[in-house]
Amino acid sequence: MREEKNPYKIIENYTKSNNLIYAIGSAEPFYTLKDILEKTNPPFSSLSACQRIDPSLILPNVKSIICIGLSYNKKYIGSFDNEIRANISVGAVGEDYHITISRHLSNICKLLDTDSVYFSDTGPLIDRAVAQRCSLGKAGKNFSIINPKIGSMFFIGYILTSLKLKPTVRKDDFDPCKGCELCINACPGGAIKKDYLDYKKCVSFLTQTKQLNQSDYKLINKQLYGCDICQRICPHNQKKELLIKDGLDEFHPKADDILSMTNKEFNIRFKNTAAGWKGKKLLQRNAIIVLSNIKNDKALNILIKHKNDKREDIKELIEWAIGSFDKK
Ligand code: B12
Repeated sequence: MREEKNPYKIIENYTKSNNLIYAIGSAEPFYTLKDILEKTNPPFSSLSACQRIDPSLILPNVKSIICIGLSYNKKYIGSFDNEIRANISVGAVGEDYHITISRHLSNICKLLDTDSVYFSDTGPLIDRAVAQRCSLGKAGKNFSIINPKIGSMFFIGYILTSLKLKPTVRKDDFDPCKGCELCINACPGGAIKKDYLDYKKCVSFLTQTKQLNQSDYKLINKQLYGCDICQRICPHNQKKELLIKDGLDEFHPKADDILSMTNKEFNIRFKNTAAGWKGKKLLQRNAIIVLSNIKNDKALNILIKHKNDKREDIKELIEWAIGSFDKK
């Protein structure tokens, strides 16, 4: 077989030269997931459990799945100033992974030149189940897929292809967590249960959902978008971070800047990042919650500066936040 026509070599060479991990799996339906999806009814999808478990409903002649992982394990190690700053999950800093992964998957599909469709995050299937089926890693207690080499801080993308490929075989002795429960104990909302993620208590979810109770505000703490706590503490992610010295405003935006942001500024700063998908107002709401959690004079002054916001709901939240300083 000529090298450029050998699908294994194509996938291997492409992923290696683009710092991606990959693995291959079969494309039978994920039958065992049906019950769990019906019971847990996970958010952000209107599809039925049946539609989320069967690759052949997406590509009728599907034979194999090629799964890739894009690491986002980076850490800001530059200096801080005296401004009031919030945190963005490191995976949402920089180009939106949906864009990056889709570009890679599209390139691989072009090179393979066969019937295929690709997805990352927004596809019908359960990406973590796909990654496990393909032996890209195993689920940890925090439910993230952990790869023995790069840890869990990677995004997942996959290609459904009509090519019949040999599944990746890995030794099955990788037991990622053993007796470790660091993530369970570190989760601020206690969201990590034995068999399921209580997503309504997951800080990542809280920063993305429109409906919040005041009891959720404390859990959000200083998060503007997403949450890395259950992965940051995981031993598999230690000493593998890409250490970043620049970009303080990207990793830790100033709360005042977020509240002052025009639509144009939002588009420039966030539209092409994973933190932008729910719009400007959601980030501004989170910035107000962060300020209410910080409770110092500087935070109070920023809230007072913005108290005449023209949007009724934002104005009300700012008033509540200012009032909450009396109860500290
Ligand atoms: C909705 C969603 C969320 C929701 C809810 C998550 C949930 N588990 O319910 C919220 C907003 C909370 C969220 C948060 C995060 N998410 Co999210 N999320 C999704 C999304 C879009 C759907 C997930 C879903 O419906 N899950 C349903 C539950 C039931 O399954 P699961 O936990 O995903 O997978 C498990 C089951 O399939 C189980 N399983 C498989 N077979 C069987 C069979 C049986 C019988 C049983 C019991 C279980 C079982 O094993 C899997 C691994 O644990 C996926 C993308 C996708 N389309 O899949 C991304 C995805 C899971 N998220 C991802 C990421 C990165 C995150 C965050 C880290 C983001 C952040 N920094 O803030 C956090 C992590 C929170 C956590 N600890 O899980 C990545 C995970 C990558 C990885 N290496 O694991 C994904 C895959 C996106 C991607 N393409 O990269 N997310």
